[in-house]
Amino acid sequence: MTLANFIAFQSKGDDRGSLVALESHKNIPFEIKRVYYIFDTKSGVVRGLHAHKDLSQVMVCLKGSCRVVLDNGYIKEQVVLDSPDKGLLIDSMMWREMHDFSADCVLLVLANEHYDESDYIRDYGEFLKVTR
Ligand code: T46
Repeated sequence: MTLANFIAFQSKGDDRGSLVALESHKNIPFEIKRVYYIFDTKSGVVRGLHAHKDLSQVMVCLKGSCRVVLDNGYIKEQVVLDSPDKGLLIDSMMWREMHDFSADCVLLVLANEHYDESDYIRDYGEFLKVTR
């Protein structure tokens, strides 16, 4: 079993460069309601450190790289995101942490719901209680 669910995006490359299109219910498996991006992350910073009760997201590292730790309460897995032509699908009830941001990292995130702080589980002990 693997926790890291990757989506390969088709890159429309020609001699001018590359283009990737992200579309709801096509290469993104949900209706996109929110888009945000994380950039200028300071050295040594760890982001995430939470799970969502009911939220699906796709992360795409547009530039640079970062390491993502996924944890379903039983197993942990880590992956490096370093390519704009692959997305990491993260569904509900998955603890996520983002580490080792390169100085130039731009991490794009597509979400199937609007921002809702009450959807976050930010306490790891509570996350384990809910998942086990
Ligand atoms: C996730 C990982 C990958 C908003 O106002 N609207 C938003 O849509 C988001 C995502 C955040 N915020 C505010 C809430 C905080 O005051 O922006 C601030 C930073 O958010 P947070 O500390 O939650 O950022 P990360 O990088 O720890 O986590 C974010 C997402 O919140 C989260 O859903 O899965 O990126």
